Amino acid sequence: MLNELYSIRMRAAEGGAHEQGGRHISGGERLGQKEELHKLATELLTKSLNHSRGDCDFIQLVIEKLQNQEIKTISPLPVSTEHVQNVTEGRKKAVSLLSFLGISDEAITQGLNFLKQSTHQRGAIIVDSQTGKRLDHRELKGVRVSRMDWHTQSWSNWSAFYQPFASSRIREALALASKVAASPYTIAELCWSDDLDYITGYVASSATGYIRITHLKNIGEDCGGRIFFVKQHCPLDDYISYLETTPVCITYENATKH
Ligand code: WAQ
Ligand code: MG
Ligand code: MG
Ligand code: MG
Repeated sequence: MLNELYSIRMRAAEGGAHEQGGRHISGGERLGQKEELHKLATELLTKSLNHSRGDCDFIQLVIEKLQNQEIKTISPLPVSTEHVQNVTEGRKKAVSLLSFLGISDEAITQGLNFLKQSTHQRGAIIVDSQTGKRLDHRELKGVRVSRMDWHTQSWSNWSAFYQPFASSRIREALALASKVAASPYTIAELCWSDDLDYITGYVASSATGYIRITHLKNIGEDCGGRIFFVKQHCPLDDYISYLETTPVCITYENATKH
């Protein structure tokens, strides 16, 4: 994916566009060459039109050619799974991982509260890992990580090797988490889906890898999102610019278990 790369992004809402108060249904971001754009557009449309959060009446697709930008190549984070029996156990596990990574109790509590209350959030919330304060001023828009995707062959190799994880949901989540963790300002990410039918979430960091936790909410709940816990004095504009605009390609070479 070196030359002539395009970014393709989708966002979909119900009750009008997001900026007009519409409720967020689905989003997605991919990278591809010109000849892949038809296929990618179809995949993103299909994603928005068949969504457990509901029927959208606003869909926006944006395609942008990347102009001579250097593409950062990174490896996917190693993946592991914590099997827990219920939400209480799952959140306890998340708290202990975040605490182990040096995030303050206050920040962990704030992060969890944000996710429990987020039912319309379309991008991530950036939280100071010590004070627990929300740092971005994006409200429901949040910060949408964009311009990242798997190298096509790398995804084939990786998903063949890690068969149980070969879903488009995990494909997207792992690409996003790997890009986020690759920033020196990220300490950890906490995520669970806002989709009603998906309760596995994760804690990810460059130190621990991508740790899936099988119950982070109850089935049928529409709360969820992403919290990026950052180092104190993180240069916010640079950090957000990296997340939104730096093109990142996830590559996976050999079939050796991490
Ligand atoms: N940038 C920032 N935030 C995002 C992005 C993005 N590109 N994509 C999604 N979000 C936020 C937004 O608030 C969504 O509403 C929320 O996250 C949830 O997104 O088994 O499916 O796509 O290993 O519903 C994780 C576990 C699944 C997968 C996460 O999230 C596994 C998931 P969803
Ligand atoms: Mg997604
Ligand atoms: Mg990091
Ligand atoms: Mg969702």
